[in-house]
Amino acid sequence: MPPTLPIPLHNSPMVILTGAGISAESGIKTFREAGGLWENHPIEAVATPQGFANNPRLVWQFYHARREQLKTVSPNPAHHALAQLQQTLGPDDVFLVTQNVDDLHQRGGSAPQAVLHMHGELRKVRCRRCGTVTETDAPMLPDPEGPLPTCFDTACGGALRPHIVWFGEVPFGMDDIAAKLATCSMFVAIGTSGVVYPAAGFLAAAKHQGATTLGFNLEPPENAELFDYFVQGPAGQTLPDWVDTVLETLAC
Ligand code: BJW
Ligand code: ZN
Repeated sequence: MPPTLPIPLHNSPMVILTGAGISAESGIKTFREAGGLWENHPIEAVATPQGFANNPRLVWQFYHARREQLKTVSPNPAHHALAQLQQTLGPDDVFLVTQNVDDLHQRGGSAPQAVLHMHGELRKVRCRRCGTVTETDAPMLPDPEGPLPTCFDTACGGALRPHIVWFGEVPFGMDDIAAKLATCSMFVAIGTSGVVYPAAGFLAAAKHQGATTLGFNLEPPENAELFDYFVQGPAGQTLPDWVDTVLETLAC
């Protein structure tokens, strides 16, 4: 690890933003890379409210397959390293916001309440009629031509949808995120291409208010020029080294 990478100050809040790249080494496909999730799925068909309204079966087939695949993968060293950072410095000082809908941060050791899933969660479903959100590992569409999932409250019977933020919908936790960005002294982005807003704007917001900015990514992302420091490579290999250095330095 180059000695030039920044170390957060004691008792000084940091915002960490993660994207699909942090889960790539666990075997979850990213979105936009070759062979990614959208290579065979038009974005408008599976990641917009209009796509769901037009063809809910196609959308449920897409999410059913991803929910089932999630059961077969495990967190990698990058998830474990962030969990260790949070456990050591405290979740107030290490605000973790993820664009990912998988649960690998939690399974890697981050407390459930210490991870903000701004784009929703794959293991949760929401009733379109009563709004109830349920966490469930039950197969949602085991028979691709079978009945579409309906509310767990049979008296309601409304249609279920994935608890996912699609294009055109407002991400979760924006007020909390804005408050943390306004006061953080360091901003770290890991494994995100920097093309989807509002998340793609967090780097500029943090830098504008004086935070030191640090990026870990396989390839330079769209907004790479805004990073004060950038580490190119697989996060599962690069991130643990930085976290180790931080924890060793702060322990001194
Ligand atoms: C590695 C690695 C390894 C690989 N180690 N790295 C025109 C201009 C500006 C904005 C808009 C516009 N038109 C519309 C908009 C808004 C729109 C938007 O941003 N569109 C752009 C595409 C232009 N955004 C929205 O609609 C959002 N809502 C919104 O803006 O509401 C208005 C509002 C906001 C705030 C307050 C009030 C109102 C909603 C966005 C929802 C995004 N949802 C998705 C789908 C989730 C469902 C699902 O999972 O199926 O979320 S889109 C998809 O992209 C997913 C991801 O979370 C998101 C980001 O992708 P990510 O994580 O960056 O992945 P990739 O694949 O792009 O990149 C992976 C990176 O990892 C690469 O760089 C690799 O190199 C790297 N990598 N292996 C490290 N081992
Ligand atoms: Zn309901």
